[in-house]
Amino acid sequence: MATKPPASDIDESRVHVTRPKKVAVGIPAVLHALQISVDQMGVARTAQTLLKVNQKDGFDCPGCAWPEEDKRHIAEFCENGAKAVAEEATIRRVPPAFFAEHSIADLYGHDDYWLGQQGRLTHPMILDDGATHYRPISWDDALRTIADELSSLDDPDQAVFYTSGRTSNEAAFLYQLLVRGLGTNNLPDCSNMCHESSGSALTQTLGIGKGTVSITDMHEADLLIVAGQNPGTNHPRMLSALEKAKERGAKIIAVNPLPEAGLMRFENPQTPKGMVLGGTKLADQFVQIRLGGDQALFQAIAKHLIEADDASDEAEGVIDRAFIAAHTSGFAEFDAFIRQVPWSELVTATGVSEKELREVGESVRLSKATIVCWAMGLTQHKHSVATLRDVVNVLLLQGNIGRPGAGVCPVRGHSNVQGDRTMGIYEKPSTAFLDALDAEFGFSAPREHGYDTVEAIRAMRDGKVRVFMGMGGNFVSATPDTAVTEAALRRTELTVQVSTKLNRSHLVTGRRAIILPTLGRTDRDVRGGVEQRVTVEDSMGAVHGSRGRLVPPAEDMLSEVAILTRLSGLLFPPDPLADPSGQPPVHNGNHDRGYPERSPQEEREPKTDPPEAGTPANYPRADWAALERDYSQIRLHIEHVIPGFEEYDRRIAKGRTFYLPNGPRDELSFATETGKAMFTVNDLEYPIIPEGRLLLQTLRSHDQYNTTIYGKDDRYRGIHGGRRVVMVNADDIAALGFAEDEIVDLVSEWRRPDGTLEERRAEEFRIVAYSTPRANAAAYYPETNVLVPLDSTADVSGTPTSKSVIIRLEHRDVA
Ligand SMILES: Nc1nc2c(c(=O)[nH]1)N[C@H]1C(S)=C(S)[C@@H](COP(=O)(O)OP(=O)(O)OC[C@H]3O[C@@H](n4cnc5c(=O)[nH]c(N)nc54)[C@H](O)[C@@H]3O)O[C@H]1N2
Ligand SMILES: Nc1nc2c(c(=O)[nH]1)N[C@H]1C(S)=C(S)[C@@H](COP(=O)(O)OP(=O)(O)OC[C@H]3O[C@@H](n4cnc5c(=O)[nH]c(N)nc54)[C@H](O)[C@@H]3O)O[C@H]1N2
Ligand SMILES: [Mo]
Repeated sequence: MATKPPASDIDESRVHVTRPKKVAVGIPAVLHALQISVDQMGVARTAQTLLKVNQKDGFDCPGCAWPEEDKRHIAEFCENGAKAVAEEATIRRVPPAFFAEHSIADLYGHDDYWLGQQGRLTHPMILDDGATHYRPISWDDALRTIADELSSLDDPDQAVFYTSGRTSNEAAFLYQLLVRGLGTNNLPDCSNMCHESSGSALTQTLGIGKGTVSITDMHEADLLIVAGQNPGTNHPRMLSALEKAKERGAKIIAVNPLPEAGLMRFENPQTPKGMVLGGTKLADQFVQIRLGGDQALFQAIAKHLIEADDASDEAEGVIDRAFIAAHTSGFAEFDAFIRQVPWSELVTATGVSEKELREVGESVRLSKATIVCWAMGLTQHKHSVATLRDVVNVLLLQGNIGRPGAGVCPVRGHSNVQGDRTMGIYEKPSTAFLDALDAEFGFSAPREHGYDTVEAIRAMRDGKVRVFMGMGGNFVSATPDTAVTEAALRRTELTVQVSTKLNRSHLVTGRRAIILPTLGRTDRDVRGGVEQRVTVEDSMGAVHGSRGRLVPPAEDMLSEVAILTRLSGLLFPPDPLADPSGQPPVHNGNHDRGYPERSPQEEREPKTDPPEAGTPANYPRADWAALERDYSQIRLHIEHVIPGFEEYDRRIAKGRTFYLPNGPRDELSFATETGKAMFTVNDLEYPIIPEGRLLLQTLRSHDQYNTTIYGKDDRYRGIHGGRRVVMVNADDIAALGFAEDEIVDLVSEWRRPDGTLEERRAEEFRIVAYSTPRANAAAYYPETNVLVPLDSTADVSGTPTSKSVIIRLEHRDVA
């Protein structure tokens, strides 16, 4: 069987470049996916696995958060979903012997591709203080070590608990409960780096931090604007929805600095037309916008609509005044503001002519139902929240919220990142959520906000954090400012990673480190003798079950749920009143904080009210072992705490899906400050690029899943065999005195608010001439994270500005 992992790292000297593709998917995509799957799993397991992806009795694809179509095909997956599945369902293993053979230093020297390709983790491992190698440890000892370290903290805020977005609803719910049970809201997550800007803008203006469209709306739209997103690579199943909309006469506008293949033309491998006839042309208009020019584009659309409304006669006005009067606030201020924004500035900011901007405006004017879809191209800029507020403004002008075929569609990344937030993975939880949690579990959760991702790094850097725990993800590689983040993590006492695969976060550790291997979506999860299912929420607020079918990588592996129930059991005894030892529980080190200790006698006294926050008896009560044996018991708790989950178990039975309530979509109700959808006034911002410099966006290649590198190619962009490339406009290459194919250093220049200039360097990148606006460049993440300054974050949302890094190119041969 061809399942040997690569013996060496990517050889970057072998990069070659071909013409970028104009068509996405088609037969090459299917073949590529099958090749990777067979390499990782062999033929039989490939067939068994891929047929279960996104089926009603199967598992949810761990690839992305795009929803399933109501009518499913036999093979409801895409090339990159298949790659995500293969990556997890691989039969390659990283057993204890692997760690005996490789020291941490040796492993650290390998690239992310090599690390990820070694296979699935199988056994809990510990790195002792001063050790060079991880050694195996039993589950009990590993969990006890973690509980002891947590219990010894002077203050629960000395611990940080990160979550990546693959964690199921059940595990996420238990995780936040454990963290709040300890007494902190330090729950940073990958969302902080991803769609936080969307959440911030939408919560303020529409009263819900999620999208307002369903998959049916996608099909029924008249106009779809896809801005700052590369669905051909990152959400390939979305192309089917775009195709369907197109067949019903919808228009599609792609807004992107790069002409991404998937947006241009699509060959659907699941229809005869796609396979034989060369597919569907998707985008009717491609707006090649400057990086960070989107706020200006949406202001231009609004300006065009308002001007067109002035010019139209009263009866058939462009602007939906009835909707505005009934459902919105702030229109007058917005109207006055937009009128005075000069067209010339909108042209400068977008790099797009007034004529073309007005063409987009005309398409919007003529559309009866408009959806705006976006992803990281709109969320990872300094002014992202303002940009997204202007997206909402445009939609409100024509009443495009809460009507069929219309609305906002932030396309989420990780397959359950939205569900994790619904379950309370959030550093700024609402009081309503905490009140319900308190009532359900008889304790008092902390009210003070916790650290987000960037704040967590700062706190670690400043020595304020002693324990870091990651529930999935790859914190070291995903976060900005790699050197700073690495140093920050190394200052902690203990780092704990719950992971399926080996990654760099296992190699950059606190004084001690623990790896807890865990089951993934594809693995069969038997607890208490019963096969368990978990649930997830997709990008459109639909919740459904997911059940893995594959034999787990090793015998005594634990699911995320089991890890959390056992750890909770150590920290919070199930029923202290019945505890025969009469020992006070080991839980959150409050003893060290000078809170009055309770005697075992007092401990037994019946309690009527939940205890005060910060008192020793203050921890959640639950029958942890029962929750581990039967996940539907966890769902019952969720049902009691979170609105919209009534009859949870029944509504996910037999592969069913249910939609969570969505005020704007369901009933035009808006939980905002004014009780209405809010127009907002946002001063126009766009990046100013100094002379001789480039603005760099850091993005994904076709062969990666965030920090997991599947392969060496970015097929649609025509870049093969390597990743250390920087895509630059051919005219800039010449004007700046460089040559195509030249190997250069990328140096980022960041001016701190106090005026000091900081530089960061990423070495040895190959220049590739590419179609991108002048002064705009692109390179892959995570290699370029060293260039992103920790303090360069989006206003309001705090998201690192990964799509907006000022750099200069530097020749390497000068010395
Ligand atoms: N196969 C695969 N699937 C994935 C992932 C993966 O890594 N691999 N990651 C998952 C995750 S977590 C996420 S968040 C999503 C990410 O999905 P995307 O957001 O599509 O991912 P990126 O590669 O960051 O691409 C950003 C896109 O926005 C464009 N862009 C950049 N800056 C701007 C700008 O200022 N304005 C405009 N209009 N466009 C801009 C870029 O050219 C690019 O097309 O995908 C999810 N799905
Ligand atoms: N420069 C730059 N930086 C970025 C971005 C960018 O566009 N540019 N994008 C940002 C975005 S959008 C995101 S979402 C973050 C992603 O940040 P993360 O979510 O932290 O990173 P991933 O690479 O998705 O995490 C991969 C690891 O998750 C573990 N894993 C996979 N499945 C499971 C599972 O089921 N359970 C558990 N416990 N572990 C699992 C595996 O061990 C794997 O190594 O990166 C952000 N960073
Ligand atoms: Mo993401």
